[in-house]
Amino acid sequence: MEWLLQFLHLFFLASFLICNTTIADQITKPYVVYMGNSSPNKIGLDEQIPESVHLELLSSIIPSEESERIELIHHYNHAFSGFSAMLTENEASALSGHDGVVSVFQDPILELHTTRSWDFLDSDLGMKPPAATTHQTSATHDIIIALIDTGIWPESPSFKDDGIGKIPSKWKGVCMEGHDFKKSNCNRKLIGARYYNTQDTYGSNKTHIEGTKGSPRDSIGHGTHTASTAAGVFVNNASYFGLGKGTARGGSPSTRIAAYKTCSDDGCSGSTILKAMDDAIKDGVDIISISIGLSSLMQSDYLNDPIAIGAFHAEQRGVIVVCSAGNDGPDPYTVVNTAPWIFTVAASNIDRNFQSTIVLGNGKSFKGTGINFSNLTVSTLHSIVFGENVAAKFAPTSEARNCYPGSLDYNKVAGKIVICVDDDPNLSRKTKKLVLQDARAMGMIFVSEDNRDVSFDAGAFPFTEIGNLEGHQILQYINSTKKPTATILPTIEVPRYRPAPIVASFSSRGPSSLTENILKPDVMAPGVSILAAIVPESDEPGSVPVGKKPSLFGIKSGTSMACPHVTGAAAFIKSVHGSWSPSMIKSALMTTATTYNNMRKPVTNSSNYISNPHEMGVGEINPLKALNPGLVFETDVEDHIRFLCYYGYSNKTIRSVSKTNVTCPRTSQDLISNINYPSISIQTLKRNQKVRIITRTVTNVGTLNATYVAQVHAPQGLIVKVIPNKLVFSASVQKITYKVSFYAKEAHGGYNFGSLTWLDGRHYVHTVYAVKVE
Ligand SMILES: *[C@@H]1O[C@H](CO)[C@@H](O)[C@H](O)[C@H]1NC(C)=O
Ligand SMILES: *[C@@H]1O[C@H](CO)[C@@H](O)[C@H](O)[C@H]1NC(C)=O
Ligand SMILES: *[C@@H]1O[C@H](CO)[C@@H](O)[C@H](O)[C@H]1NC(C)=O
Ligand SMILES: *[C@@H]1O[C@H](CO)[C@@H](O)[C@H](O)[C@H]1NC(C)=O
Ligand SMILES: *[C@@H]1O[C@H](CO)[C@@H](O)[C@H](O)[C@H]1NC(C)=O
Ligand SMILES: *[C@@H]1O[C@H](CO)[C@@H](O)[C@H](O)[C@H]1NC(C)=O
Ligand SMILES: *[C@@H]1O[C@H](CO)[C@@H](O)[C@H](O)[C@H]1NC(C)=O
Ligand SMILES: *[C@@H]1O[C@H](CO)[C@@H](O)[C@H](O)[C@H]1NC(C)=O
Ligand SMILES: *[C@@H]1O[C@H](CO)[C@@H](O)[C@H](O)[C@H]1NC(C)=O
Ligand SMILES: CC(=O)N[C@H]1CO[C@H](CO)[C@@H](O)[C@@H]1O
Repeated sequence: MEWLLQFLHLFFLASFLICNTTIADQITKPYVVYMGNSSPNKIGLDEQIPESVHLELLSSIIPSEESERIELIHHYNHAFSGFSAMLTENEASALSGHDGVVSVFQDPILELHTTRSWDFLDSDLGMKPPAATTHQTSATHDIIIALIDTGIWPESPSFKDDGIGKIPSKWKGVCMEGHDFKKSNCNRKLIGARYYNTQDTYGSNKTHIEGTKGSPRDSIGHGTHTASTAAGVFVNNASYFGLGKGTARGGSPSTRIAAYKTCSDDGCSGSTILKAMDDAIKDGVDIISISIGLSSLMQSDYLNDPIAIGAFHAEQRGVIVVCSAGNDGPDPYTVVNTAPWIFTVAASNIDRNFQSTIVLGNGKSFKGTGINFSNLTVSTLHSIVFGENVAAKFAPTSEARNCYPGSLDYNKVAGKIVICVDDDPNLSRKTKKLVLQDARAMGMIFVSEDNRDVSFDAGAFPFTEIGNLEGHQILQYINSTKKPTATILPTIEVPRYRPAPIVASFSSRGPSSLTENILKPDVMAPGVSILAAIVPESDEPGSVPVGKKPSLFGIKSGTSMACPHVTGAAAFIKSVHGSWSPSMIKSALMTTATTYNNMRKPVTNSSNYISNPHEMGVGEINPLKALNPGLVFETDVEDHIRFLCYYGYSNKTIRSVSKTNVTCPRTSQDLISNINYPSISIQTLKRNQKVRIITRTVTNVGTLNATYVAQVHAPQGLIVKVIPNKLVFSASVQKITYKVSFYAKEAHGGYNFGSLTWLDGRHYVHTVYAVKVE
């Protein structure tokens, strides 16, 4: 019997496999077929690879009776080669074996990095704006930045072109027209706009997200917000219904903007982002800003990640790529966009906070956070109830205390202020607010320790968020009296809020899950409650206070908002130092970043602990200092190719990527730490190991004759030495290599963090290290 069962088992297994293959044979899905560098020489962007080459490749694997499927969705033919197309699983795997094909992967859906579920709010940077234009070195280079995002709302005052000179000749892009977008919507500020239509290719089958609806126009507001943060012009008296009032302006107001609309309400297709990057490089932009990423759970490797692929070729052609780190914090290993050729940005708060105070019937008051346009006043108190005590019939109290949809008795809620707790991370603040708004509650008090650092925008609905301690006190008050009452006062702005910056709780954390030998994120920039231009139309009820016109500016939070601050800062530096490479600009912004807050104390995270480089990278950017960094760490394409070798890709793959005859040296993940990065990360340092030596090379970009000495900060037990510990630069010596040794015999286990700073009396070239001791 035994053998029969086994036979049957095998038989079923086999038939299952056969079935599976047939299904895999029939279902087509969008795939990206990436074929590496477009041409061995670095110029030749116009030397396009004709579509026919890729169609020929496709027809070699698609059966001739299905020839109508021989069609490209996107064709990559400028900075790199490849295409996207509808393929079956078998066709995809057949293609991946082809010569010259680097990788074939299913077109991923990427997410916009505004805070989870669009739930939070943002503000204007209260930190020193990147371009303090009054005392800057005069900008001499005309910089173009590409925003790969949700498009643009061109009527925003942030994109006016008064006083801006004619468009530089290096611009080769276009201003695409759409049903609601005309050529005249572009100007000398907003010089280009593209959108990508893909729905035709997919027909009616919703196997893929829709295209960008026939126009570069932004209907979501994300792209307008990020573009105006990076490069909006000065707008006086900007505010969000009176909040955050001041002059709105981007990091570098003279910078040109080109908008590439790749995202719709459903997210962003990876193949379209890749196309936009290929176009942007060809169009002649200097910087690409991407506030988008794969989910931190979906990262596979660099050559299956559209942003990593596009950024590799952009960097190779001198185009800086700045990306958001993601909003999946505060858990470790959540940072995305971590390739060493990407500039990865974490988010911090700024020196401004929004408070909405609760006043109870007994006169006690509690400061909560939140933004509301409440019309409640302290002279009228309202009944206050706990969700748990006003549950609907049959609804579990565990749901009612969380204000689940359907869990509350609307009759008992109407006209009252309701307290909701946060036991279930799956239910957003926004959903709870909508439940209470629907029930005609008077307002909402949300009790949660999470995201208190990020003010939620409840529009005209009275809302405030408090911690568990305050929540408990209010519940005690409710227990103590027959008729508990309260009010939620309108939001006030707390300027010069201290401390700032603080690492935002949502900001994704390192180390990188792909390699821990590069420290990520790189830097931190303002990303909480950022005021910038939005689309002044909203379908959401109660988002505009009664009797007010929709606001031209809005407050948003996310690493999405932090990224364009760094884009703006990079544009500012590039406008002064036109010949600096992407790695020099990145290095300048990294080694001059600050790890101190506005109370002259070390920067903390939102639970008040001194923050580490896996939370904030090397610190908060300081664009003015970055203009004059003294020394820089340079990396070039060869470094990045070596990185691919050390990471473990085959010689064949790397040759396809680079289209050069490279041969990898001996490969080891450990060698990644030796890439000339402006920070140092070592994934494993054994206690019983001899010293581990890392080398770095600095280039002097300051005065010709300069002498720097090293200053090392190391945690107890970790011995860190620098050889030599003095660097003498002169007209003939502009680059110097030094070694840093780490010895961990007495160090504590896990990550050890410290710094090495080079000082010449005028510059602080601050570098950070992270070393995991085992
Ligand atoms: C699209 O869906 C139809 C049925 O709705 C199906 O017959 C067809 O094969 C699908 N096409 C693709 C490309 O998946
Ligand atoms: C500034 O804007 C407010 C409305 O937000 C308006 O009432 C006021 O007149 C404006 N001030 C100036 C100087 O434009
Ligand atoms: C507040 O405004 C709402 C409309 O948004 C109105 O229905 C309500 O009566 C007002 N409440 C008070 C106390 O004025
Ligand atoms: C949240 O959702 C996930 C997945 O849907 C589920 O596994 C988890 O149990 C939920 N958490 C709670 C507290 O309900
Ligand atoms: C309020 O009273 C209820 C019922 O008596 C009790 O379960 C609850 O713990 C009390 N809450 C507080 C915060 O004292
Ligand atoms: C802040 O840092 C401490 C110590 O590293 C850590 O335990 C805590 O979880 C961090 N909090 C947040 C919100 O990241
Ligand atoms: C690449 O080729 C060289 C020389 O043949 C070899 O030493 C190296 O291990 C190869 N690298 C990989 C990743 O196969
Ligand atoms: C590539 O390099 C290897 C060794 O470096 C050499 O033997 C080979 O001839 C080269 N091939 C080409 C096409 O240049
Ligand atoms: C640098 O030092 C050399 C030798 O001491 C001297 O000749 C030269 O003038 C100095 N250059 C500058 C710019 O100070
Ligand atoms: C932040 C904010 O705009 N708060 C407003 C809340 O509503 C009251 C009354 O409408 C306003 O006076 C506040 O300015």
